[in-house]
Amino acid sequence: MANLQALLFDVDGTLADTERDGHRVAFNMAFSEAGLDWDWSPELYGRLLDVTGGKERIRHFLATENPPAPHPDDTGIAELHARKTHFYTQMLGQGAIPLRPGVERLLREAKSAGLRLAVCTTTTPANVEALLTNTLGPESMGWFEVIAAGDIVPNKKPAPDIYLWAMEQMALTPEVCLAFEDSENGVHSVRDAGLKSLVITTNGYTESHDFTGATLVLDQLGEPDSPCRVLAGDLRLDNGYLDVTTLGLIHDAAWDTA
Ligand code: XBP
Ligand code: MG
Repeated sequence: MANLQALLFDVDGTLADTERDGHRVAFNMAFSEAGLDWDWSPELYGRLLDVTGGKERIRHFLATENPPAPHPDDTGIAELHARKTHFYTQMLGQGAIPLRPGVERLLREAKSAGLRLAVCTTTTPANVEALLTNTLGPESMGWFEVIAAGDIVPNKKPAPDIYLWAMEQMALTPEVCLAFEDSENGVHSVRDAGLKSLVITTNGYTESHDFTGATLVLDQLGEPDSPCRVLAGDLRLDNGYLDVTTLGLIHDAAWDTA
């Protein structure tokens, strides 16, 4: 068994609760600006989240929900999506979406402990930059050795491609990596990339997902004054939050037993 060397982070739903009050709202702003009579309610958006990637999600909407015409072609979808990215990054610039509890604490601890960090996400690179710089400051982009995002790989999650790409860039094997995700698509992506240590933090859209294959499922990473709940996994967190020491134990256990 190899020691833990790197933490790989999903973004949407994991670093921050971005979907309902961020991405969804930005999609609707782009639809409205384009004169489309489409409105993605929180409930409809929950269904559409089955498909990762914004352009892919619009295509899935057209194929399954039969919305009012006109129906844009791929070029039109790309243009709509570019405007959605504009509105979304603008919202982040206004501080609309904070990081989830425990995220900043754990990132700083991990950096101090010499763990290598990467982002592995389906979202557009500009969205990652906007989230990190507006919550942790511009220098935080440099905390991550690799930011693997968006169309950099042809197949988005649940495909393993984004994790495989990041590990290749960092010359790492799955045995030394631990991933953080929030969704069932994320579990498939991580496990099919060969990783065995995986921490899930659930959110409103994903709490009923099947997280079989995850090492630990929490409601959040926790803070000293805001303890997390262990939803699945063989672990007691006496201090109420996940720290780097515990990550090492989780990692060892995952590779011992899996
Ligand atoms: C995230 C996504 C993304 C965002 C939108 O999935 O599915 O599509 O909803 O991003 P994951 P873009 O957290 O599993 O990576 O619109 O920029 O594609
Ligand atoms: Mg996610």
